[in-house]
Amino acid sequence: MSDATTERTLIIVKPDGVARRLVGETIARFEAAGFSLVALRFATLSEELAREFYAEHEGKEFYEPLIAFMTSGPVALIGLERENAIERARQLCGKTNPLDAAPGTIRADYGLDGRHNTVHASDSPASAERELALVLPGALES
Ligand code: 3AN
Repeated sequence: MSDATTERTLIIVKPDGVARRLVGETIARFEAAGFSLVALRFATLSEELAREFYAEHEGKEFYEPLIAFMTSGPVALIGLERENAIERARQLCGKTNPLDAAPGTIRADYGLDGRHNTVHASDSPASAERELALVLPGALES
């Protein structure tokens, strides 16, 4: 059943998380927090797709290293649904820099630094729609 506040969001387990076998742990945390899986894909992002995905950061000093990192190995692309999914998922992930992330968040527990921070979570309804359409086509309709 859907209601007005049910949302879908995109979580990515980044290459550092996949390499450290944190995909299952990440999904388990979201399922335990009441999220339902709506789409799932394992892939290595092409450079073209990574550049489009992170287009808003083009020109920033961390952009090129970010693209290199995000295309360096496979990622898990996870579509999730729940009430207020976007805000709740950001809370579970914690702040960008793991040193600033609240205790118990995924980034506080597993993030290595501001770039290798284990997970991505969409930051707004517009971002979630754009990102899901880019990497999990069909996830908005299923
Ligand atoms: P978030 O993923 O927390 O919303 P954004 O959207 O500001 O953060 O940045 C996108 C990604 O770019 C981050 N997840 C991180 O991997 C990388 N990034 C952001 N800021 C930095 C930084 N100061 N140094 C290195 N990488 C960064």
